[in-house]
Amino acid sequence: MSKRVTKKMVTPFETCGATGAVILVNLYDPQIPTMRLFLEAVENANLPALLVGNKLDLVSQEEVRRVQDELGMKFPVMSLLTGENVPAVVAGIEKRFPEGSRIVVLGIFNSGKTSLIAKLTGKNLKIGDLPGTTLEFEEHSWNGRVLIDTVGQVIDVNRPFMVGYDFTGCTGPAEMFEKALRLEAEGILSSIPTAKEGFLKALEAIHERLKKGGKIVTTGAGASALVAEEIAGQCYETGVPCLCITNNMAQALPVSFAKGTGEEEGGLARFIATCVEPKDVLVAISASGGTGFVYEAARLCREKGALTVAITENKDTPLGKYADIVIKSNAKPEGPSSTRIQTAHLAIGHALVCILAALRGVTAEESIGYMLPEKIATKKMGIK
Ligand SMILES: Nc1nc2c(ncn2[C@@H]2O[C@H](COP(=O)(O)OP(=O)(O)O)[C@@H](O)[C@H]2O)c(=O)[nH]1
Ligand SMILES: [Mg+2]
Repeated sequence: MSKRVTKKMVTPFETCGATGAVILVNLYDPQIPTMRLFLEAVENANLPALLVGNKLDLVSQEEVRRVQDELGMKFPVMSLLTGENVPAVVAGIEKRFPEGSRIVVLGIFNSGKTSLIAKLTGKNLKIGDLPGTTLEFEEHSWNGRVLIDTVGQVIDVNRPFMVGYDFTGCTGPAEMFEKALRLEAEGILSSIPTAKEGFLKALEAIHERLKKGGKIVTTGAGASALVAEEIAGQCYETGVPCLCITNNMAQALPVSFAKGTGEEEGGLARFIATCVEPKDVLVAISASGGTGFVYEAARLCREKGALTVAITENKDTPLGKYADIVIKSNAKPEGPSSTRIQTAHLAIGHALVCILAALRGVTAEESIGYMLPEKIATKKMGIK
């Protein structure tokens, strides 16, 4: 029996009749604020929960300790890939949840929820590194217990308007306004520690490439396309050569000349890679890290020898994999709409361009020169 849910709206786990929860933490990209949300949710539901760290093969002991410190508790860690410590974790789950238990497996996408269930049950399940591989709550029997696979988001659909912000407790539009702006600001501030190292690395590498005659190409889709456009616009105003190619087909018009090579077929990714020279930098923006043409463009550009920089909330994704440098925001948790992530990415983009301009010694007078309109004599109406 499976309960169909849509990708963007998740049935609260209470409705699956769970009697216990295993919460998986992706040690490689722990997303602490979201994990706190999961912990809070199971506590509110009075659900006995077991926290388990996965992807131990990708991190150092020191990082494991840091994640445990940030979450304020020690918990078992394992690697489902190498099998390290898996038997001990399985024994722990059996001990904690007696026969007859209905165990819901929670965690962000890519933390290994479906992999764990496949390991326990021996079933061949759909596992993948793209957000949205599992799209329904699925039940699997294991050892006299039921394991419930979930979608990698916890959204309480009983709360009013969780799509953008949680306005619970706000008495009216005035309080909602203040809360919205504070949440946007928090998304920027909580991205400082996660983005800093990648940002500084990217800044230095981009500065070097620009000095050697390279340019920046930005890309993204949807709201991330707007971030890509904003970065390119700011670059123009500070004299940095920057092209922007997004899934806005006006920018990618030549792609439509090659019939049948639309976005899904990778035409857009190939077009971007054609415009990027080995000395250039691709700045690829994707909140999810799973936008097809964006990560494919990064893969192709890297293959050519260009530097690839990702701005994303999720580094354990195809985009994270194909980026030489990841600038990771930390603007979640929130509903499925990603206003806070976009705001954080805009702030990161602004910082990147403004610091680049400072490093390049752009003076106030020069920047005025880049911005001022210049009148160019042109033919008079009607005279050919
Ligand atoms: N490196 C590594 N990868 C893992 C591990 N466990 C799972 N994966 C990979 O992580 C990705 C997401 O796994 P999946 O089970 O679909 O995650 P879910 O979204 O939480 O259900 C897949 O590519 C898995 O092969 C692990 O311990 N180490
Ligand atoms: Mg899954």
